[in-house]
Amino acid sequence: MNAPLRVAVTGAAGNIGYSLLWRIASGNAFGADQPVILSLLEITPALSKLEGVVMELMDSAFPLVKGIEMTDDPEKAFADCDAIFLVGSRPRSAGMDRADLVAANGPIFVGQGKAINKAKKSVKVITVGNPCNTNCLIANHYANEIPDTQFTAMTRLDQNRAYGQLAGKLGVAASDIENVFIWGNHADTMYPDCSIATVNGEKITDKLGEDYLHGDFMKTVATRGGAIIKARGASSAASAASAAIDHMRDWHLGTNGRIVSMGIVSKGEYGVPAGLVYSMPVTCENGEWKVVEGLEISEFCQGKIQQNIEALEGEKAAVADILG
Ligand code: NAX
Repeated sequence: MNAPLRVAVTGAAGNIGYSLLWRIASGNAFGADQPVILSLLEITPALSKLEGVVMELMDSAFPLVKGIEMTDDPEKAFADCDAIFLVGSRPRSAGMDRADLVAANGPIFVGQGKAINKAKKSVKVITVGNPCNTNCLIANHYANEIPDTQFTAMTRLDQNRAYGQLAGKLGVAASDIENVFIWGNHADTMYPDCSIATVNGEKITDKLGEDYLHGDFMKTVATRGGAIIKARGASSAASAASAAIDHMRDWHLGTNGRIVSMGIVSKGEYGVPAGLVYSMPVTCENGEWKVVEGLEISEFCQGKIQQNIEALEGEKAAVADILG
């Protein structure tokens, strides 16, 4: 058996944590033969709740779990980690707009970013806590000893939502569909791109017209989070955890040529200003992601790319004081 990977999860006593930890412990993120040590971070008032979660994890007797640690100190949580799921932060509540959320959650990622310097240089960081692109940007800014390539933000839930909608519309399984991906911000401006997507090898754009793909489809994917809150009375949790697992598994184990979405630190690809954390089409191999370059960009897509650049530059400006 491989040596255990040290995997940190922040906000481990929260709703997403309650699904995510069981999927990591089952081997869904790092492989069925890869042991893990779970390092769980919470704020001090939530440590007693976290104790209950740890009791349940122990009661699940996972063969791959070689240790479970809990702390309210980010430096301890992240020391020597191979992977970090940054989930802990405040979900948006009624009456809060995006600017309020950036202001409330941004400071969390300053201290956690600095603490990530204690992790391995090869640590894979996924940022789930919203606004995830900008929180990732802040964490990356403060983790100056870790390469930019190791910081990602999660837009996989948007991608999976797009797959779910297309599968329903076409009457196929999600696994019959390939190469749908998300541009931009994890927000309602994001663009689910179907221009190179296929269903059972045939182009989706030959089956579904622009009126649907740029209309109902895009709107449903963009507003799905709100629809779930309305129906369930709580924000997406199991699907968010599942998307985080998909993101980390693909990064760690590879996509075998499939294109997936990740918010990554731009180097200027597709005209996105360098340094913005922006969702792009990527493939993964040998534990590394690579942007799929050279795709043909329609005028409509260019407009959406630009709209997301502006949204993310706006968020970055809102945290200018945090970035120093
Ligand atoms: P919960 O409120 O259930 O759990 C959050 C947990 O984080 C709590 O236990 C809290 O004590 C902990 N926490 C808060 N500040 C912390 C800190 N400084 N250090 C460590 N832990 C801290 O929220 P949950 O439903 O689990 O959602 C977590 C985050 O995911 C939210 O920001 C939410 O908006 C975001 N989401 C992101 C999604 C995405 O696609 N990127 C989708 C789902 C979700 O909305």
